[in-house]
Amino acid sequence: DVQSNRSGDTPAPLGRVDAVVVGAGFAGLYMLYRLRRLGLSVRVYEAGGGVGGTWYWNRYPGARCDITSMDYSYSFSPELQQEWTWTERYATQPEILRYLEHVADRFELRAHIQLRTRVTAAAFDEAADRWVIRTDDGASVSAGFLIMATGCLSAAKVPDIEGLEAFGGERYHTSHWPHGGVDFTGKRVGVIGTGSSGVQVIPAIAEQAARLFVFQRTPCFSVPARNAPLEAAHESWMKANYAEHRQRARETRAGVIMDVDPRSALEVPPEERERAYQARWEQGGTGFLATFSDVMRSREANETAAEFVRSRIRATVRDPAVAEALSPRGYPLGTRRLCVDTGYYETFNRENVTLVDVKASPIEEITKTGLRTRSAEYTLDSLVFATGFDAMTGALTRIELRGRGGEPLAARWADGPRTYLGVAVAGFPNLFTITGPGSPSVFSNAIVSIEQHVEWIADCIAYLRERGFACIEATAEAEEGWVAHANEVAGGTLYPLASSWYVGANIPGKPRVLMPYAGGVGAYRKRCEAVAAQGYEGFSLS
Ligand code: FAD
Ligand code: N01
Repeated sequence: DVQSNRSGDTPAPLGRVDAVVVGAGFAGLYMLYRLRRLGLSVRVYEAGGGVGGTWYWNRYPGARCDITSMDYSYSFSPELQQEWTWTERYATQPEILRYLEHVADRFELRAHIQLRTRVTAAAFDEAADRWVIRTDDGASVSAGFLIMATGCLSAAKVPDIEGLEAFGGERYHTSHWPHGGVDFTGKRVGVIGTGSSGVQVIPAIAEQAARLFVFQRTPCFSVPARNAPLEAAHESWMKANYAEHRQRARETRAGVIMDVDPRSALEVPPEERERAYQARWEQGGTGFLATFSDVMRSREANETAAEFVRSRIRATVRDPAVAEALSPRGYPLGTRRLCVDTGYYETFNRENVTLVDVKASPIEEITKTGLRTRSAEYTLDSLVFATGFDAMTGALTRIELRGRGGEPLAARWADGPRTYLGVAVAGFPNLFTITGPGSPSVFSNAIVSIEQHVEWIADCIAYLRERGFACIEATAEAEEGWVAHANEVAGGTLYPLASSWYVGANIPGKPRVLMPYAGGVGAYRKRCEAVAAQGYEGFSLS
């Protein structure tokens, strides 16, 4: 029903489907499953050569999730969650990819997915109340609904450093890692970036490379993962209690059950506070943020957690100058994504690893043979960019999306993304954004947020079809109200104090707006449910 026109000679006849979904990661696969169950004809377009999204692309050594595997998985199918066995507390990228491939097979999704096809543009045809979607193979398709499952962290960013193209060695971005892997044996390797990807890839490369130079601009806070094989007793407990466990997780702030100490960090004596942080450090993982109830609310409380991490860095890294350079200062812990590592700080005790502080001495140029900072030159065989993403909006604005009156989304969002509930945009009827800006998305276990959005969108489409509506659109007032609410919630948090990708600070010229919704997934879900229960309050239906 959808015709390709790679030759570009004659325009192919316009195919028609009920819905187009863009992206075949966790979000796109589940969206497809739900829409098929409603009986819709669906076409999924995926730029990658396989399903899996994040887990298809990010194949760098050390890549794994930092939400425990049994939580970082779908809950929609009780059979699936009983059948599948995770091997480790935090699953590796290959294992998560195998899981998503299994999901695509088990639910017979593949026939509806067109791989290696990038959506380049989509325009809303007001006369027909339909979207016309164009792909990079020259084809077009008309769809009643357009659902963006394009991912919050899928538009990779390589910084614009002078001389980039001149580099004579091999270069890699963590999220475009070669499928066959990379052998760094005997190589002099440079890694730029010390966020979550850098923290995972650096220890792995250090074990192989002859020399590793870590070019760090902003030190991160990282807590140990304490990864281990999944214990059989834990697995059987979870499988016996899965439904209840998942339901509880949906009602939390971040989509994961954390044992939050209700006290303030400031009300307990210093020795007890230290013991509490130490206990969480030993446990491993992001539960560290829950050591006290105000770690993410009070700057002063946060500083006690931050100083604890710095003390662990000093205790781990033998060279005091290196330990100091690795110690984050000037922003609260957790306001840039907390990293979770396996042997990250220990890596800087290795003879073959050198930390280069490129805040103190900025990178000036990439040369044919390596990299030059203001104070030194480094000869490199390979350069790894762990430099992140144009997060939340990049995958959307890289598509020429035009709503009513032909207005491009990128222009509409020039001063920052504006949505209603993070799932719809005024002036863009019948368009849904899964985990879009303005929804909890990256402030949560992504799978919990993805499932909630997919189910809400599927229910909405079912509602429209049952009542004979062709079109749903967020009103400008509802969008305005949501943006104001989201900004107000953001203003009450510590997040705006950091220059992070959460606020767009990593992309030159990107407006500084806290993009994810900071009100918590539990409260947000209730809000979405109430909107639906009121006949889609804040939307006009026609
Ligand atoms: P994605 O998995 O990003 O999939 C989007 C897909 O859309 C991609 O395959 C992309 O190719 C495709 N696409 C985009 N634009 C187009 C286009 N124009 N045309 C066609 N196709 C397009 N989250 C957590 O909650 N816990 C974790 O532990 C965690 N670990 C992570 C580790 C890494 C290395 C990274 C990068 C992210 C991690 N995340 C984690 C966030 C992660 O992105 C989400 O958990 C989740 O995988 C997102 O799924 P998605 O389907 O929404 O998006
Ligand atoms: O990207 P990042 P990421 N010169 O943006 C540096 C998820 N994830 O891919 O901050 C020098 O966090 C930049 O420095 P600075 C998770 O949500 C999860 O690591 O700009 N340095 C920073 O250090 C995460 O938050 C996992 O000063 C430059 C780094 O590159 C998100 O994905 C694993 C530079 C980029 O860090 C993104 O993480 C991986 C330049 N010109 C990813 N440009 C899990 O474990 C950039 N940098 C769950």
